[in-house]
Amino acid sequence: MSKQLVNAIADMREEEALKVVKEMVEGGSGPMAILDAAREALDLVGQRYEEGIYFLPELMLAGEMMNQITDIVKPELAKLPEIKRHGKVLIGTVEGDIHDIGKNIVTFMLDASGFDVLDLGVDIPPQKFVQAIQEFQPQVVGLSGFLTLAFDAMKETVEAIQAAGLRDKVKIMIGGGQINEEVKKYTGADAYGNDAMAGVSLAKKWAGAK
Ligand code: B12
Repeated sequence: MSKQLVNAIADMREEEALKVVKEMVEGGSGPMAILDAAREALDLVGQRYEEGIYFLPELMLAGEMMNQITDIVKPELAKLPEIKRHGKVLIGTVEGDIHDIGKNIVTFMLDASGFDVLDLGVDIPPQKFVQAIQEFQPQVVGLSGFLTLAFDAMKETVEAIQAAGLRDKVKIMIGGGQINEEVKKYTGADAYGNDAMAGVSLAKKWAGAK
């Protein structure tokens, strides 16, 4: 069934995709299996966009489908065991980038895992992160970005946090489609995460949660 979901999303069959998601939820497929399949499909959409088979409207429809799927799956994620308040995480998509589907999943998973999360939204300038750190006083800052352009914005954000004298007060994690160890080094972040659960593990480690 997850293969059917991957194909339905990748081939832009919105109605079928949502129907399959609902059937998977009813059939007891875990929320993570559904989100993994959806992500695999979005990778295919991305490839087809790169190859010139798809254009911006398809990217937009894929994003819309993903948001609807996340809405269906959210109540299921909330049923996962947990809930003990661990600490505070500030998160946002960096300046120049408006991709937020992945960030929203990370935010939701952090919240469901017991963190107080302040989500600043998308296209957030470095100074806005700095101001929010001063006011919200998180232990962890999460920077999300999908564009290669976002690497510079992440670097500038880490530098602005440093310049404000706040670098040793927070741990910084980054994530998004193309992030790897090299990008981590370039930006000056403390770690990167490939998926939402990696973000939760990092935040737990840094906030001293068991
Ligand atoms: C949907 C989509 C869009 C939607 C976004 C809708 C939205 N609300 O987010 C729209 C249509 C708006 C869009 C716009 C554009 N897009 Co776009 N988009 C995509 C697409 C198809 C899927 C992205 C996605 O949501 N994936 C699913 C989520 C769940 O995955 P994820 O983000 O990776 O999230 C997980 C992890 O990364 C991680 N994570 C995410 N954030 C964080 C943060 C932390 C701290 C941690 C620890 C972990 C973490 O956890 C998440 C959950 O497990 C990708 C292709 C692809 N390969 O995926 C292209 C893609 C990212 N887009 C691309 C491009 C080029 C654009 C545009 C420039 C197109 C244009 N010509 O206008 C614009 C950019 C506008 C801007 N300034 O940002 C390129 C980027 C190329 C590059 N190297 O920079 C891609 C790769 C497509 C391609 N192959 O060319 N896009």
